[in-house]
Amino acid sequence: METLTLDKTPTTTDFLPLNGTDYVEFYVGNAKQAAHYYKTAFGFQDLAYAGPETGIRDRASYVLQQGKIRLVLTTPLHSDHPIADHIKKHGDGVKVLALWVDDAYDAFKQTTSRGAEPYQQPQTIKDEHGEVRTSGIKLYGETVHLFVERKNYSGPFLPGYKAMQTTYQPPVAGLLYVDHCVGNVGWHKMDKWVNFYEDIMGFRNILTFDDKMISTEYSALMSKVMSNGNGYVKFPINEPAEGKKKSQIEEYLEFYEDEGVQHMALATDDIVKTVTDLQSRGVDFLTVPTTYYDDLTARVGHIDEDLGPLKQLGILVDRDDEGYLLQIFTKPVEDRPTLFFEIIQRKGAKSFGAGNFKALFEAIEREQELRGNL
Ligand code: TYF
Ligand code: FE
Repeated sequence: METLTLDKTPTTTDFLPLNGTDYVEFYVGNAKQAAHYYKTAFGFQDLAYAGPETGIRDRASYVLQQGKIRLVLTTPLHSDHPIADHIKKHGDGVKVLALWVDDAYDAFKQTTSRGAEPYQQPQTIKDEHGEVRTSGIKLYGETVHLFVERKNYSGPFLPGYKAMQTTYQPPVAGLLYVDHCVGNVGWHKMDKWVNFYEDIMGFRNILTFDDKMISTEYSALMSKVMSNGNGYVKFPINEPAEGKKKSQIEEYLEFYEDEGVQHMALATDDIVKTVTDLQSRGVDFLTVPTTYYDDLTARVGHIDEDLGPLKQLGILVDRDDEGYLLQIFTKPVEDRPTLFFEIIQRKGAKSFGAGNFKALFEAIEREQELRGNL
């Protein structure tokens, strides 16, 4: 596999400064049970709630937190709610990638003046803890970016939400922050979304994996990593490519019935401990043949971790010129083969595991085959 150099050209002026990912909101069929799953299986903790009990009549939202990661699980309470249409079409999935900004009104102005389609006009929402300003623009499929400005807010999450802590509190699993969120876009739509991130969001394309580099026997795709100015926020984009059989990206597009978020990568600083814990909590991971480990040291050189536990857990390793990374991927977390999670530990490396693509995509294809979708 060819090595790729990261584009580290500094940006001159960042017209859309981002402090990081604020939260990720999922539209789900049953938010109460989804919240239980993310607590039980992934170690998320209760943070806040909005619903009938707090004066919100049409939906229920559970906000969970672990490290800096906040997930919001939202479900509609009636069939005529627009969120019900989203779930009917896509199944459970990511609706909102919320970005933490210092000025949500300016973020809206900067992006819409460059051609972003408005999703939500800038608004100021207040409660006894202060005010939050938000705005939103449309992204691929029905996904959106919300800009959240919370410098004058001290509440648990957003106005309208009440702090919530139930008595059921499974321990955390060591997940710290969102490393990246990947979107799958339609055939030949890569350029459109790369241009969106470059021209409208001020991001840069820091890595490119073309279809020739990453086609395994079947699963062909192209992937480009888009990063914001300070590198805190990274959105890789995948596009299907022609291969011998159906691309994993095509399978996603067929089952999500649209473009959308394919995976979220969550960082840990002790991947062996985190993955051991997640496995014991019932999270299902993809596995690679044990032969993957035969030439691992030859490929990546010395690493701090013992190979035994990595091999036992199925953790993948890759190196770039700045260090190495350890990563592993869950199976899809719903019945449609759509969203999955990546657990990642970076030890200097800023890349995305290109050296693992072959083993990883073959593992994904084995699952595709079991589903009869190859
Ligand atoms: O985010 C990434 O680029 C890596 C690798 O369908 C990856 O996690 C890329 C495409 C894909 C699954 C994983
Ligand atoms: Fe990833």
